Amino acid sequence: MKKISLLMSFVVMLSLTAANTKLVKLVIEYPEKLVKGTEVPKGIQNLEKSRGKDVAPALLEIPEGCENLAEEKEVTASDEDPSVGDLDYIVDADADGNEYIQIEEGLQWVQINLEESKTLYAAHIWHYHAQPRVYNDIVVQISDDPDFIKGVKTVFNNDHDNSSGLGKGTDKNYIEEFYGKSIKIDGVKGQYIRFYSNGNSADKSNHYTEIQVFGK
Ligand SMILES: [Ca+2]
Ligand SMILES: [Ca+2]
Repeated sequence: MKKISLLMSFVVMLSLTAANTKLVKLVIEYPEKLVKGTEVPKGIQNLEKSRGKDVAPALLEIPEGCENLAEEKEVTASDEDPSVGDLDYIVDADADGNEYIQIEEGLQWVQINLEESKTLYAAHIWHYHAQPRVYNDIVVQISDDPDFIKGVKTVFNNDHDNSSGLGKGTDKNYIEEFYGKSIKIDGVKGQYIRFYSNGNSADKSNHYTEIQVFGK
């Protein structure tokens, strides 16, 4: 009997905790819009539905009290020597489209070290928004292992044919724009977050303007 009532109070406590988590809109500071025309890449499979001209994306809801944990943190990459820009541009909390990095062709990644294991609820990313493009095979993973061998959780994957070898994803392709892209994360814990891409609809290179990671 005592065991059952203990269990009951544990269940009540759990549901109270869930109910008490206040959700707030994830408000993103958008950079200046650089694209003037409306040209969009042709022949992209599994493309996200267009919202129509100048319609802002819906804001994600995340628990109150989250902050951008990526700001000024250490960035590493599969290509440590970008041909354009500096890896630090990615975490300077500024999505100015004139300041981006370019790293090697093919499947490449950049990774942010959050310094300790954090619970993450969203990531927001701009690859390159001076031209409407689609980046290929975007995969986002979280782990406590800097080498991403053990305990890897995938939170976004639009590699529909598993050409990356990281597994087949069901997320949609999307066109880069100054709004960037919000990725919902369901409270996944980890110290490192890694972002893959494999070229884009305009060229084979990989670019990053800004990544923000929200959690606590
Ligand atoms: Ca692919
Ligand atoms: Ca930046």
